[in-house]
Amino acid sequence: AVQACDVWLTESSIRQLLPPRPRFSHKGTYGRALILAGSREMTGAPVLAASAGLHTGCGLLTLAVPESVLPTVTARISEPVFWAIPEENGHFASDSVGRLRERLQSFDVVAIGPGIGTWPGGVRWLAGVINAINVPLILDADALNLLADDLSILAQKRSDIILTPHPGEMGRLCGCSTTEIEKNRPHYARMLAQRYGVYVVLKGAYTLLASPSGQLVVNPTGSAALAKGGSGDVLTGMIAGFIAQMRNTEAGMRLAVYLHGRAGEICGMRSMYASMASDVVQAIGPAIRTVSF
Ligand code: NPW
Ligand code: AMP
Ligand code: MG
Repeated sequence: AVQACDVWLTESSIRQLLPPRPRFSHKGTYGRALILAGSREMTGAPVLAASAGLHTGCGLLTLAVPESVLPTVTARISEPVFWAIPEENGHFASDSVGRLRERLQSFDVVAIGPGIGTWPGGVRWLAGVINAINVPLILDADALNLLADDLSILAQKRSDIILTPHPGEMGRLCGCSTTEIEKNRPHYARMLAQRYGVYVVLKGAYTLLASPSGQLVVNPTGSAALAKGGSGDVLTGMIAGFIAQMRNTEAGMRLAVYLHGRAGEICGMRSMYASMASDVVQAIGPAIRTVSF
């Protein structure tokens, strides 16, 4: 299946993309990312995504969670700025977007989805956010499950959108089984990207990156050490972190996917079994190091 793809990510191409870190720089140099994540039952996903984003080197990261989740999350990570969002039954309140609109304008990239769950009114909430944002927007996890209910809300987009489905989420988006997606990954990734004019990161071994133009890129890095809950939440934070720094959707996506896989390889060298998503976050620095000289 991978033969149908145009380009493979290589270590030298990733090395060239890595953003410089000049001595005379400050946090404003490296961008502002916003991650909307979490719900009453899933308080780990926001922590993983935010810490991954910060480990990529982004300058300022804001983590927005439903208000009742805030104490749990703040007890586990201190570096982000926190934003408590009005909620209903442990999820973002469906009518909260109006009140968020102005502050949503102050970021270089926004990611939505890790651990947000699905709820009645969630699709309306997501449509409002898509319409309110004019910087690159990453939709992952339950944001994809909400989107699968009504893909037409993508027509409201005002910026680059990056969808990061695993094969199960991809099946929901395409209206077919996981098995069908796995049999023809390049076809489905390209089809979704072109039909809706979005970037698609179809995850799993040899993650595929499809552009709205139809170009397909394959990522060679990765490890079965990543086959554990939370790995995708880490990737979402990394994509947000690199896009914030680079202000370039395609470059940020490529760096994040390649280095996430490399971080998984580093974890796998210690143990293919015992690695957890938080270990993958800790391996982001060493992964960057493997390509930075
Ligand atoms: P199967 O079983 O093979 O048919 P779901 P989720 C498939 C949050 N999390 N190749 C596979 O299907 C997330 O952010 C929170 C083939 C699998 O059973 C989400 O918001 C955590 N198939 C929410 O949980 C940590 C593959 O998809 C099914 C595949 C639900 O996300 C955990 C599962 O997908 C989690 O990240 C592959 N490579 N990959 C926390 N600590 O707060 C996946 N599948 O039903 O969408 O559930 O991915 O766990
Ligand atoms: P999620 O299912 O959303 O938690 O995402 C899982 C992440 O781990 C994705 O980035 C996958 O590409 C990666 N991953 C999971 N299993 C493997 C594997 N066997 N080989 C390479 N990457 C994997
Ligand atoms: Mg996921």
